[in-house]
Amino acid sequence: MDSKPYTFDIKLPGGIPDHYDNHIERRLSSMRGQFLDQKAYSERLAREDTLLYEVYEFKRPEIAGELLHGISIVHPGKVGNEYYMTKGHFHTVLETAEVYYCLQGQGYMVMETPEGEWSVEPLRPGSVLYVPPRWAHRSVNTALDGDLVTFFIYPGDAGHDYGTIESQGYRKLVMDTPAGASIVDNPRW
Ligand code: S6P
Ligand code: ZN
Repeated sequence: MDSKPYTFDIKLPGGIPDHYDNHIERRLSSMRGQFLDQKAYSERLAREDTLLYEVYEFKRPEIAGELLHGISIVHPGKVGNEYYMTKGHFHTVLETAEVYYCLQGQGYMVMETPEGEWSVEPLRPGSVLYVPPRWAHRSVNTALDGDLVTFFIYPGDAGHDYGTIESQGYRKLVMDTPAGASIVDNPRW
């Protein structure tokens, strides 16, 4: 692979880079079992397979020493009272970290470790979030009127473990309540 230095521009507002290698779209159908309100999920899916978030990636070798990077865009909306969010994952190599830089929008990163610690950190334009090794991470868009745009960077050999989150979810959820966006215990955990 070409190992020459390169630059790219991220167009704001919007967040779509002026070039990229992969464009991933994640729709409602790929989030089965993740939203708390299963009835709202099924009813929505019967109507449309909504686009929840998109990722623009730069292709680099998935090996130690490389840094994988790209843009994540979570669209605004809710399923029931739960905001649109990413699937979330542990890194397969658990001892690998990640950095997120929030470019646009408003939301949270919901995180937890296999040992049961949890943390929910706010994301707003200019926020830099360090996700330490061992912490699963999921971004949540709490603004109902715009995208949550983040730039991410993580080790090339990290890999993604989606299965653990798919099977048991996160300990904490971010819900729209009369008091605003609130962090609540996941009753199914
Ligand atoms: C990868 C990094 C992000 C996410 C993206 C989508 O380690 O954390 O690129 O892949 O935000 O989330 P997910 O959970 O569907 O991969
Ligand atoms: Zn990650």
